[in-house]
Amino acid sequence: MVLIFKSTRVSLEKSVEKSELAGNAVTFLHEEDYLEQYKHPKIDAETTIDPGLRKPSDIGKGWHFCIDPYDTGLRQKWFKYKKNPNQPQDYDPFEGSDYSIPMVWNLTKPEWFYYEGSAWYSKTLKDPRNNFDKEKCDRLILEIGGASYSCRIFIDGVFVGVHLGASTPCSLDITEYIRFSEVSLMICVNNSRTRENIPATHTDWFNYGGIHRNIFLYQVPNHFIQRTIVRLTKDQNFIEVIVKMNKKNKLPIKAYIVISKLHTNKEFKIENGEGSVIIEKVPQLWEPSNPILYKVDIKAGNDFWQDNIGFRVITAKGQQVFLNGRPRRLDGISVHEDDLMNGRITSEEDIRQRFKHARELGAIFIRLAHYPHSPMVARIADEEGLLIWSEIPVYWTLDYENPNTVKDANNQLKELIRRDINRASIIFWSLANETADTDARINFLSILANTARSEDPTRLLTAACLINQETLQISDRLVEHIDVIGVNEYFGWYDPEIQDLELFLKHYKLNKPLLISETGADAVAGHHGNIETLMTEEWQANFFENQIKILKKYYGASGPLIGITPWILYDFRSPRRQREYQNGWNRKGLIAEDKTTKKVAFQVMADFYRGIHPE
Ligand code: GCB
Repeated sequence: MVLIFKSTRVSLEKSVEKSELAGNAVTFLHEEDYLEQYKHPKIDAETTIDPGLRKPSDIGKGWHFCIDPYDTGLRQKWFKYKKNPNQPQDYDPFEGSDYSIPMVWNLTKPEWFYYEGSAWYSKTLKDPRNNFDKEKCDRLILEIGGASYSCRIFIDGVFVGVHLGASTPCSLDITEYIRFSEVSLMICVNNSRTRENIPATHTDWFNYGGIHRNIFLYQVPNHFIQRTIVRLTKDQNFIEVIVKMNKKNKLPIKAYIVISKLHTNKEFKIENGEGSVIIEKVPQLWEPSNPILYKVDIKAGNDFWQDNIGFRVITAKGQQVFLNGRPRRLDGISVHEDDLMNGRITSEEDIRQRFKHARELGAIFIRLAHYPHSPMVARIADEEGLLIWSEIPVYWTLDYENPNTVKDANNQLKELIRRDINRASIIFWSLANETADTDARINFLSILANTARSEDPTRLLTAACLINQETLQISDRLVEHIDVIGVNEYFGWYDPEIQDLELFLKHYKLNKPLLISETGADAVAGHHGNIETLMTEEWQANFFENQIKILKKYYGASGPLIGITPWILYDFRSPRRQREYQNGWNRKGLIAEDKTTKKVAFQVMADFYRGIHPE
């Protein structure tokens, strides 16, 4: 313990405040409320950027990393340490092995597999502006694509802010903090499960910790385009463009938009940090069979922003969903963001492989469960013509009455929408999964519904609602706030009576489209037997056959059942699954955790989507 070194006492007291408790005490040893000072400022949706196709500098290489189970770093202010070989310190940001971001610590060392707590990433950035064209680089934006769950940023010993939420981006203008050509960047990430978090303490997936998405720097001019919205106008005749700058401008700024495929070049004005323009051109609509994207270029003052954007209309009426005015059946599949070797870290290759499997199944629609997936997913879906359900982790039991929890959920929703608003593939925002109907929860979810509608009035809202087990009906006040009713049903698995599925569907009278957002059963790939042996591939295949015999009578674009996303494409890690066959995995995948081995049920669902039904 550091305090026994008399000679170091002086240097320690210089870098760490003395306690007010007594002259012989040092604050960090006695302070239990140390976290209070790191709760603000929050880094939230107000600084979320939509980088479009901006070229970032990837600063993911060469980080020093250590876990910090007792939170000593925040107590002892490790971020204030200067390089000093003569001072005994419990942490040295400048030593240790190199790690690359993205990383999840759980799969980095076997002893960190179940680690939940704080961990530190440290790196010295050498002239961070160096990678850019210095002339044009007025401001630097730091973007961390996803850090589970909280991340606290320290630059040159100064606490910059804290971001909450494991799956949405943390973006911040760090220009003011960069004073020297060498910059010490330290990030404290913490994945402890708490009652206040979203999700809270109990989920059916693995709680990976770490910075699991890219860490980028963007160079931008002083006045830059923070976000844009490019979509069809409300009457769907033309294109509407809204540009939001990082700050208000005193004098109007001239802006231009070019959509070369539409031979459009239009000037407009940015006033008070915002500008908008209507382009009186009718684009070809984006469809799964023809996922056409238009390159949109925007110049505002000295800044330039571009992206590839598809235009389409998604609506619901009665029990139907319409894509570009035509009723649409949503043959789908659910997926988690999980990987045997990489955990939450995903890659373009992994996503394209996932989509290939979805297509082999005959699925055109993907439920991204149960939290925002990598931004690459919707980008690739835009390109490949898949439809997406995108979700925030409002899951099972949350602390619905806690104002901090409401704020956090609302912020995660905003960050997701602001990140992905221009992705044609996303047709639904999902607000919640299997949450029990109480007053506090309905109040909480109605706040989220209002936020989603004001951020994005063009997409449909959904949620996975609960079926009342006694009446076999949906008696959930949430249905008033959403457009498409999702239900997770496990008739024939958790609920043994498969015939109850028939009763549920027969009784479904809501004048809104119904989607089965989950149905499935566990099976271990390669474990064979007869249809009476639990956990065999045959049992699982038989489960889907029994489901299909009923579902097919109600399934079609004309409603009421307009979509199915079986649970789930791949087996995924779940520490709450501890039976011998499960061994820490949820085995409901139609494909095993190797993402290669198809179980028998895969073909059963594939046949169903292609119109071949079991008798
Ligand atoms: C559900 C949950 C999902 C679980 C699944 C299961 O209803 O929404 O997160 O993984 O059931 O396998 O039990």
